[in-house]
This record gives sequence, C-alpha cells and structure tokens, in this order.
Amino acid sequence: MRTRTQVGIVGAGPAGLLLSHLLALRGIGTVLVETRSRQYCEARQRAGVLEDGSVALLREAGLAGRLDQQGLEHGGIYLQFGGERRHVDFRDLTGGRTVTVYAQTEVVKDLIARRLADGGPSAIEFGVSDTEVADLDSASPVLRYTDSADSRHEVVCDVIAGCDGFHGISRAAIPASVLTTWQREYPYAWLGILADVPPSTDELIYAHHPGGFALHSLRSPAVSRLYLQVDPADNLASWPDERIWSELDRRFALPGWSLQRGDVLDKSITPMRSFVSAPMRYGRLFLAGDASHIVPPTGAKGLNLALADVAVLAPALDALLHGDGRLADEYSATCLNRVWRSTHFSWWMTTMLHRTPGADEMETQLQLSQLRYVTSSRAAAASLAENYTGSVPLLASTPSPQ
Ligand code: RFL
Ligand code: PHB
Repeated sequence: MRTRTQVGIVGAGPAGLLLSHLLALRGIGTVLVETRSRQYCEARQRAGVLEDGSVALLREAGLAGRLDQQGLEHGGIYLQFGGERRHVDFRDLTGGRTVTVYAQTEVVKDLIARRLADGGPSAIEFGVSDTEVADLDSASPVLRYTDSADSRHEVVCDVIAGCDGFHGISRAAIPASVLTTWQREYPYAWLGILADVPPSTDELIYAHHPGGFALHSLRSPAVSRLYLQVDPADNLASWPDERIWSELDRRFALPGWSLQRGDVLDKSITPMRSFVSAPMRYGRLFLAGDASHIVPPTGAKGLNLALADVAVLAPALDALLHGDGRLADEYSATCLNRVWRSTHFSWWMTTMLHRTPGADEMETQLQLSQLRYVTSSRAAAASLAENYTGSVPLLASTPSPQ
C-alpha cells in the first residue's frame, strides 16, 4: 500500500509521541509507527523526573491535565555519603526552580490517549515490523513497514523523524561517513524495583556507599521506586527480593531512619552508557531523543532531553515545510548544546556517586571531597541545582559542537 504524509515518525516513545502532537497542533499530518503494542509502551518502567521546563512544555501543549493533579513537585534532593544525609535546596539555590516526579509511563499514557483522541485509531500504528527508511537525501524520503495484519506499507514523506530510541533503525540509516559518535560504557548497571509501599523519604535520596550507589525515588504517595548499583553481568535470578531489600537497607542506613518494605511490582537491570552522535540530521531525516544520545540515568536527564529535542524540532519542521529551512539547518547545533551539557552533568553525577569495581581508595576520597564540596559551597550546590532542574541556559549563541 502506497500513501503520503508530511512527517513520518519512527517510534512512539516520549519523543515520537510529543512530536506527533506538536505537529498536529500546527496542522501538520504524521504517520507514527511503533514496533511494540500499546500495552507494552504504557507499562515500560523508565524515568520519573521532569524538569520544570518539561512541565511547562507539556502544559503549553495542553497535555498536563493529569500531570497537574498527580505530579509531585520536589524542591531538592538528598545526597547521602560518609554516614550523613545532606539536603540540596533547589528552590533556594536557583530562585525557585523545582522538578516534578511524574513517571514516564504516565507521560506516555497521556500522549497516547491524546493522539488517539485527536487523530483517531490510525494516529499510531502499534505492532509494526520491518521498519525501513530510505531516500533520505531526496525531497521525498520513504518510510516502509509491515502492519500487525501483515500488510506492507510504503509512505512517501516530506520529512522523517527518527524517534526510535538507542536500538532503532533510524540512526543506522545515516551513512557512517557523515556521523561522529562518542561513547562511554560504565562498569556498573542499575537494578531498579517498583515497590508497593509509601516512600520512606520526602525527596529523592542519592546515596554514595562503599558497597555501591543506591537511589530512593518514588512514583506516588503509595509507590516507591528504588535502584541499586550492581554488576552489569548480574541477572535478576541472583537478586531475590530479600537480597535487594537488605542491600538497600545497608546502603541507605542512617541512625533513626528506616526503609519501609513492600511487594516488588517490577524488577529490571539497565546498563549505563553515555553516547552522542552528531549531526542529528541527515538530509530529510531528523533524529530526536535516545535515537541520537543516551545518558546514564543518574542526572535524570534522558526523558527531558527527548522532550527538549522535539520542542525544537516541531517549529523547525513547520518552517521547513513552508519553504524556510533556517531553523531546520540549526536544529542539530541547537540541540547538541543542551545534549552535551546534560551529558557532562550525567557523567559527573554518575562518577561522583558510583563505585568503580577494583578502584583504589583514591577514587573514594576524591568522591567524598566532591560530595562535601557540593553540599557545603553555595556556588557548587547552585551548579548542581541549575543542572538538575534544567535552568542552565541553552547557550544557543555559542559556537556549536558540530
Ligand atoms: P524511547 O522511549 O526508547 O522510545 C523509542 C520507541 O521507538 C520504538 N522503536 C521502533 N518503532 C518502530 N520501528 C522500529 N524499528 C523501532 N525501534 C524502536 C521503541 O519500541 C520505543 O517505543 O526513546 P525516546 O522517545 O527518545 O525517549 C527517551 C527516554 O525513554 C529515556 O531517555 C529515559 O527513559 C531515560 N531515563 C530518564 N530520563 C529522565 O529524563 N529522567 C529520569 O529520571 C530517567 N530515569 C531513564 C531513567 C531510563 C532508564 N532506563 C530504563 C534506561 C531510569 C531508567 C532506569
Ligand atoms: C526514577 O524515579 O526512575 C529516577 C529518578 C531519578 C533518577 C533516575 C531515575 O536520577
């Protein structure tokens, strides 16, 4: 079947879904294809923290109905190390900025519901296979896929957006000779659990411990989200619930405080990596979100970067489709400024808080010194707070990385 659309979008994660919605608001038609089922996309456990810029963006786009009711505003985080738990007060350090705890799964549910309500059942094609993008350097790039009923489709587009995550096909369709990539794999992974128990803390706790990093986050007043640094070669079979809870107890231990336990609702292990590819455009293909860059989750940046990319991309594509390519030409450089800032911040948080297997005592002492500094110097604390809340300026006028 051969059809036409203005923008073909690969991937119905936060980037692809929000892009489709922002383009619809501008009267631009999209075909959005997704390999997974709707249920799978809505259940996949991922990020939990939105910068206030992301909240403002979702609000402006008319998507914040549930977010405004259920999102939990947080004005800081705790950093725990050397037997102490110290608070970093974002509101005070950044002139009132905050973050909002609202799960990525909820953002995705809101976006899917809105696209289907506005665009009808065909607004998102779930369960596709064999997605291909071709003719990217022509004026009419082509998106091909097989739908869930086994029919093959060819969609002729004006532009294609690759929003298909780190393992998608879009980035791989760019000739290697025009892409530069930077990558760092970390020698640790995160074991994450969702637990049916009220959080034991009012704000997130990032804990440095000789046994490895731990993070206490949350999903709601009734559901906690907790992470442990583990070996990337570990599998879930070696982490029965009892071992997870006792390791969490050990890493968060503080006199007079205890961690409440509950049923484990979900359990997964995620590798940690930093990755950037540039440029984020090749001909009529534009990459957004994890398709172009990955950060380790310690800075809570991945989802926010994905949303920020498409906030820049939607007006750029609108102008391009109306004959003005200037914003589209600047797309990659504009996004990469933010991407590299978040890449640095995420790497910095990660290496400050995790234990490198086999590292000497020097690493520990350097980390502890840095942790004491960011919790005692107002300038250092303000830098962390600016980066975490996303209040660092975009630096759009600075010469771009590529
Ligand atoms: P996604 O969410 O990976 O969506 C890509 C979609 O593309 C589909 N797809 C294809 N569809 C069609 N054809 C193909 N060939 C396809 N190949 C793939 C996939 O099925 C999928 O639905 O990318 P997107 O939209 O760029 O969004 C990025 C975010 O998901 C990611 O950066 C964050 O989850 C990262 N992250 C965090 N980010 C934050 O901002 N704050 C956090 O607190 C935070 N915590 C986290 C995180 C990621 C984690 N994991 C699991 C990696 C915590 C964890 C544990
Ligand atoms: C989460 O709630 O899933 C979460 C929070 C903060 C992070 C990473 C993940 O840095």
